[in-house]
Amino acid sequence: MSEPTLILRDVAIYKGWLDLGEQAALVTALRDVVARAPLFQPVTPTGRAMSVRMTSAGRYGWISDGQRYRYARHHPDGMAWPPIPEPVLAIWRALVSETRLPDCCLINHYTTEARMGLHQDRDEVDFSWPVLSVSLGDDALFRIGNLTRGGKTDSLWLASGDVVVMGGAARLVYHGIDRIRPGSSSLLRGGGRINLTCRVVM
Ligand code: MD6
Ligand code: FE
Repeated sequence: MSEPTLILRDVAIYKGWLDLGEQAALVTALRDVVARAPLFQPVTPTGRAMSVRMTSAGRYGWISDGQRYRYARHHPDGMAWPPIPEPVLAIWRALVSETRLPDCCLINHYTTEARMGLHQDRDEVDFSWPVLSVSLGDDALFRIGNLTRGGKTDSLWLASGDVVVMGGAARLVYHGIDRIRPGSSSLLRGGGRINLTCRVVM
């Protein structure tokens, strides 16, 4: 396993893990996923539309059913989720495990106005595996807090090709995206940002 570029609040950050060619290949694979399982805009349990659009690949996908968030075997439109693209699994194999692969790869699309409030990733059953995240496209200001709401936080900019592994003591830490830096990457035509998060669900 490789050494992270930095560890911030027990979160491991691998700057520039993917080169430009690898990022472009990933985007191509993701276009295929999105063509089969279209991006949708989840509604929070309090009834507001999230600013981020999402879809998933894998055995399970992450959805909001209007009451709560949960993992489901099918897209809201009824289709099964496409398989997780091989180049995504390759990152997981290199940084997490060659034997246990993720059940879900959640795909988040941010326009330049989108953001994501501080949250924990805790809809999974098994917290012994980390969440692995990949950033593509425009830079994003990532904030990392604590195991409970509130308190001091630290922020850093995530760039296209950066990979974050949130496991162990950091698995349930609060985190979010404060803002996107428009025009900071030319990877995605039309700009914006894609974030992938791979999870073991059950
Ligand atoms: C994002 N990421 O980077 C949002 N969750 O757009 C996450 O919410 C996240 O980066 C769990 C682990 C790593 C993450
Ligand atoms: Fe998260």
